[in-house]
Amino acid sequence: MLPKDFRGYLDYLEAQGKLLRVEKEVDVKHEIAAGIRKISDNDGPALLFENIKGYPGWRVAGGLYATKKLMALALETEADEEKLLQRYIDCQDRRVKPKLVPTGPVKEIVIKGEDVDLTSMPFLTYCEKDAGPYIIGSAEIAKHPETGIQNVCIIRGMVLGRNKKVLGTGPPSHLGLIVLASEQRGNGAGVATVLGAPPELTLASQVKAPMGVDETEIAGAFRGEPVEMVKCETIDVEVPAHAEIIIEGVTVPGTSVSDGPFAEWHGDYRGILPGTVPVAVGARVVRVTAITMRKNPILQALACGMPMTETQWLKKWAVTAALYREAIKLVPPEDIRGINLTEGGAGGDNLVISIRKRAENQPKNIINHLLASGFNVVNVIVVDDDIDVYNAVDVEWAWAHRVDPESDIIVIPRPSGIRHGKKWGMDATMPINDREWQSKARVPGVDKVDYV
Ligand SMILES: [Mn+2]
Repeated sequence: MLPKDFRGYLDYLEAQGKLLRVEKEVDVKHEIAAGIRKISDNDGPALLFENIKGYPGWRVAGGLYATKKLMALALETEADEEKLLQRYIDCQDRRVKPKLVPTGPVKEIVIKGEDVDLTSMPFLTYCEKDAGPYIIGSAEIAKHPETGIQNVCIIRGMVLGRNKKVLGTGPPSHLGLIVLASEQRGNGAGVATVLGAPPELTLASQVKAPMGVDETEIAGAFRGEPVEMVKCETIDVEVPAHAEIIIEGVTVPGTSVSDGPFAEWHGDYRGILPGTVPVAVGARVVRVTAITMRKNPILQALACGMPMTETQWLKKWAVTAALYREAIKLVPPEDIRGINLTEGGAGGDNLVISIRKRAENQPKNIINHLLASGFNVVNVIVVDDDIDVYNAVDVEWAWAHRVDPESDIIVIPRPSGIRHGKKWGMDATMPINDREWQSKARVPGVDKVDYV
């Protein structure tokens, strides 16, 4: 079982040779992000920056989930696509309730009221055109005012001042719905930003559970035991006892706020400004009411930008597992050879699914169902079971040779997250009764060649 606290997890990574301590002085503007970008493109290791320019006493950890191998360590399995996906399929519908404890290390330092100062914390500016420093926590936690059930997700938050930040989401995200429900009762919503959560909570935050499921219970399933939680100081929210830092805040009802540009997980610039992709209508200003943290706190960075970064790896199998759960409503599991949210599609936009086709209409039914299932995926390609969904050449070959653009492409209206205004899919399978000449050309006997 993994250590239950974030810094224990860093020690664990170091013992595995997967964490590098950086003693060189680094700047929060671009310089730390550049290091995380480099290790993301070079198979690790994760980084712990120990000397932050202008922020004595602070450390910043980043890139903890930046590669497939690092994800495999967090998920306690092998760095193999199917095994990583299977961990999410196994855990996404299991629940282990969290355990409330009286106190924990995250309460070692408590700052309230006028003493709260976000600008004294080393938040990073990541990509070239980002509007400024952003808080990207390892989890945002809020409680639904009617059900009392908590929700966990990851949301961007631009720093606006000493005690103000943006909550970069709105309905229909679960957190956006909680904010709306609170405002309908005449209140702001209490939202806790967790920095340096235990890894299983960060993993679980990306699992696509229905509204009303507390993702902390999925974290418990990943962990195999309850996550220990403590009450916040100023809001009615419970947070991980072993986190590094908690930023407690309350949304200001009715505030219409601009944020961005910010390079989100899609790899391009998002925000609520003209010229950026308009997401998060309904975003709110958050008034920060308290900050609690461990002594010698470690601020966790979560790198975004072009794939693949930790943001995309955290999403990839979590969302694939949800789409698999949808796909098996139409196709028996034994007829699905593979399912993959591609890396080029930022681990969330483009899905390839390989099936043993039993009827001509099956691929189009799958496309319609998966595109309409409410997930972000914007493109679904269905291929035959001779195509390896993890092999981009194989997939492109099917697309180049088995698609009739007049009859095999489906376009549907796109309900939210507007860029092109549409979603689409491609049936790249062979006709069932015309496979003789469309099958892959193979040379017999390659497996018998023993001289090279
Ligand atoms: Mn949720």
